[in-house]
Amino acid sequence: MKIVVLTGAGISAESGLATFRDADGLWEGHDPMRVATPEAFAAEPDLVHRFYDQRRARLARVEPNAAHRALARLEASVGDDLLVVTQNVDDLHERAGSERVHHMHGRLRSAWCVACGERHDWEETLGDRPPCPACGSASLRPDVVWFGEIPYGMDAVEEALWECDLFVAIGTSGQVYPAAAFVHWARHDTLELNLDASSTSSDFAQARRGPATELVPAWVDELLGSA
Ligand code: BV8
Repeated sequence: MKIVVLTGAGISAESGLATFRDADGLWEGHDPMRVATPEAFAAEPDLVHRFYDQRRARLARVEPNAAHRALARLEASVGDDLLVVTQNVDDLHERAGSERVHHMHGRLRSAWCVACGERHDWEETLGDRPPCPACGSASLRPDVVWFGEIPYGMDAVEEALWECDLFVAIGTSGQVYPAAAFVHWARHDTLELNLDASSTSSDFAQARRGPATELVPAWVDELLGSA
């Protein structure tokens, strides 16, 4: 059975990473949806760098949770039949042991040089304008997809959704496209695992409510017949 799992901020909430809807959705009083834009980066690069430098620093202080680990366990059992497509820019799936993870909105721990186009694994800050390790120019930006930009690897994602027998959405509010449309691109069975109802809950064949650290291990046990 081929499975595509879409994850959102809700799967990392119990690891201590704020979702976009938490804190009435504001960061330092700014709407993240406004900070996460090329326009904001052009107008206020220091503000945007601070937003991502803080989140990158926070990432070093959190750990994967039981939901991330359950998906890694599922991958260990079904191998290439599972693809995790995440909207999250954190690396908790990989730190839990998942290898088949596609970051459609980019990664916090990666810097992209807009001068030479090179990408670099990056753990530190970008606000102090460090030079690009390849070309030396101070043109590094967070390697994340901002609103109005094209998500990464959409052709492969579209094909995987077309091919899959089961599409599962975990911890996402279904408010950001094209991820929110995936349930319509999947042709067969669909399941939503989420704390609250999302904007697309009614489009799923089945929806279960609860925290990811409970729902995801239970679903994986059920799938692997170890329930
Ligand atoms: C694009 C990276 C063209 C940066 C992000 C169609 C209609 C309307 C608008 C559009 C449209 N098409 C495009 C748009 C514009 C825009 C968009 O969708 N705007 C919205 C606001 C209306 N989309 C774009 O600009 C995209 N680009 O469309 O290009 C294109 C399209 C197709 C093919 C080719 C080209 C680019 C969008 C990417 C922006 N970058 N992130 C960063 O992270 O800073 S988006 C960012 O916000 C996240 O990555 C994520 O995608 C989104 C947040 O959503 P969620 O992850 O779902 O998190 P949220 O907080 O909302 O919800 C959490 C959920 O978890 C809740 O439901 C809650 O109940 C649940 N939960 C909480 N705790 C738990 C839990 N569940 C379980 N357990 C828990 N413990």
